[in-house]
Amino acid sequence: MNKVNIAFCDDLAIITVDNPPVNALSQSVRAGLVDAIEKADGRRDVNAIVLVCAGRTFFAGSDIREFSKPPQAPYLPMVIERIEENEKPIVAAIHGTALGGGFEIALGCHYRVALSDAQVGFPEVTLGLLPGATGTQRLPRLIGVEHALDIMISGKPMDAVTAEAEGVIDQLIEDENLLDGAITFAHKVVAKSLGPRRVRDLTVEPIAFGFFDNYRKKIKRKTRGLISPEKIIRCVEASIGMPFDEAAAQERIFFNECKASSQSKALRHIFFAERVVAKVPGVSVEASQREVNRVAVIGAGTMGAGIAYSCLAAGLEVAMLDNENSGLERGRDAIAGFYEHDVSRSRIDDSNMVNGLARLETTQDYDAVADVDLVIEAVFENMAIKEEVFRKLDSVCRPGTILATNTSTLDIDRIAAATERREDVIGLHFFSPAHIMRLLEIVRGAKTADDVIATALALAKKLQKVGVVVGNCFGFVGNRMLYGYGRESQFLLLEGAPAEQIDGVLQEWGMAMGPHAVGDLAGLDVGYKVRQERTDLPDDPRFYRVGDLLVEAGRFGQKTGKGIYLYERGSRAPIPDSEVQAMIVREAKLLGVEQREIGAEEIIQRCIYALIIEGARILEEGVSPRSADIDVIWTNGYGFPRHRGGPMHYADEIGVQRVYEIVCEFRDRFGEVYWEVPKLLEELASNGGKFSEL
Ligand code: T1G
Repeated sequence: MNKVNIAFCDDLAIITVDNPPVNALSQSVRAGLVDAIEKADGRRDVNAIVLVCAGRTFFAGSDIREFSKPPQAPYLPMVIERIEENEKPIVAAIHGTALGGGFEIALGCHYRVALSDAQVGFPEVTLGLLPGATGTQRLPRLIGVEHALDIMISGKPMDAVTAEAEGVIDQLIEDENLLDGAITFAHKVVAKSLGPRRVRDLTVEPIAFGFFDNYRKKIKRKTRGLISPEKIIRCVEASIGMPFDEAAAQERIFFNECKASSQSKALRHIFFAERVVAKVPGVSVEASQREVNRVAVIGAGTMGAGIAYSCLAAGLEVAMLDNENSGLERGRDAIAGFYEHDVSRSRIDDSNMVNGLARLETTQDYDAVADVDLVIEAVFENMAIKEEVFRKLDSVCRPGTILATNTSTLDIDRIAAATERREDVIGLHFFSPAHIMRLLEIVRGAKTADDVIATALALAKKLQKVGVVVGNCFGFVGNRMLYGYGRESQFLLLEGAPAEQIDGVLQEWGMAMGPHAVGDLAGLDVGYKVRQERTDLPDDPRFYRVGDLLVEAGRFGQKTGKGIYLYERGSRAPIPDSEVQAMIVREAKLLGVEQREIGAEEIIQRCIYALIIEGARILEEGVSPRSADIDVIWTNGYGFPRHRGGPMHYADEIGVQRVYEIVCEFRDRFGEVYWEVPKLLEELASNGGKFSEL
């Protein structure tokens, strides 16, 4: 099928590109564009050209899949140069999301019109890249250095109304269809003999001395560890000092450096991984979904209120149930607080808040949830209590209501067994804070029906979360892997690495927060309570002795002003506490653990490889169908750096053979109990395989 078509109407050529699903600028589209422009240019009866895309959007960018293969001509900068040098004016007709190379194509055109709900932007930084087809040179010429940098460093799109106000878009098309509007505009250009207008001919507004260094300081924290932001800044600096073609050549060099980087490979991996997770082996994508308009949330505590807010923000009706009225009041207040916070940040307006709160019902009566489409249970993490709740729900809710539990570790099948509708029971494991964390582990029970799984995936998308289907085992995938990571961070403490060293090394490596700071944030008493509940934990005191001593000393973490760290009033900045360090040294002696100097590399390997080997076991057991799913879970739920692609991608990047050698070394040093080598790791190492090829 020809992806680029040309038609002639009056004195115009209409070039229409149709390359579903998002009109990515693949090689065939680039070649087709050049041919079509040559053809239009060669026609004496053509005075102007309109460039439009079929389907849901104008070009959404280069074809990211092509970046892992050798580039093929015509390269995008050449296509854009051909567009811009054209003598007959070219009008870009924009709808949907003109992103990356798509936005660059539009900027190479001489004029731009757009539907008012369209967006333009440069998300390349989220892929570890930069606008590599002269975007860093053209955008500053249109909107100035600072706003252009904000767009390219944040990767966030600009809506068409703002773009029009900034002069990026010449006209918004509101009262007619896009193509008609573009044709009308093109006729005006011809009638006024406006001819081609080239962005490259503009000059960049001068900027205050010292601006770029101040800008670097401003973005330092947010772009920690990333390489493309600095290169973007240097491209924009060049847009001021250098002639266009020279600066564009410099941009191309920087773009290719980014594209070849392991960071960009990791970020491109995660981009596709977050989309492939919705394809669940054995569950047909066409599986009919059940309609979800009205949701009940059982339990108005921290998680329940966060879940309820997520559902309200997605436009759903919510009935929040709690067995205590005071609990309901606290829950409602928490939800109102979330709304007020988002209004104060201008993420939503007052009407959203009023409308959302109007869709919230609170109740203590199970009969009030009889007709809901979905129930999400978020009561105390205790099996007996959950079984009781599910028995009640099963007796009250209409046939077809999906019963979901937010449990983070308990057995879904045992909870389902408390009902007569096991096929309607599923796990929806939200991550705290539930209204912020993007990850949603969707836990399928032995009997969970396909349409229930499909409904859960659709709900995740509606809640703007990433839903990942996982099997039913202790800790499912994320928390099961967290176990080894937490164990090693505890053992390292006793072996001589202070908490601030462990956290500092892992944060420098890219983790959003060090494991000990996370413990203080979550509350050390949470794990302590679980340990009192659980009788099947390994009886290895090294694992939890320090945590128990801290909790028994009333040091729960941030909530009590001290945990493993000290916290000044009103501050969340962790302060190392020599008292705790002395307690750890004492405890190590009591446990017979020898203290020693421990280097950064060992800290990283022991914590991160503990994730990798548990991930390998999870793949062996089929608890997760793909290594990409594990990567999505850890980058979206646990602060694993996206620019390292997730634990399994990271293992592939290091080389499975190398990981295998180090795990064998740890097994020999620390014992088989925790460092048993997974069969899958051994197999991949011996045949030179990769987790991503499973
Ligand atoms: N290349 C290849 N495939 C893409 C793609 C792209 N740019 N964008 C989307 N897809 C696939 C995606 O994998 C999925 O496939 C399907 O399209 C629908 O996507 C030189 C260097 C446009 C906002 O970063 O942000 O241009 O799973 O599920 O939710 O300077 O896709 O169906 O098989 O996300 O409606 C810059 C990336 C590239 C935009 C639509 N552009 N895409 O969201 O659908 S680099 C981007 C998106 C570049 C130049 C630089 C979103 C979307 P499948 P989807 P959606």
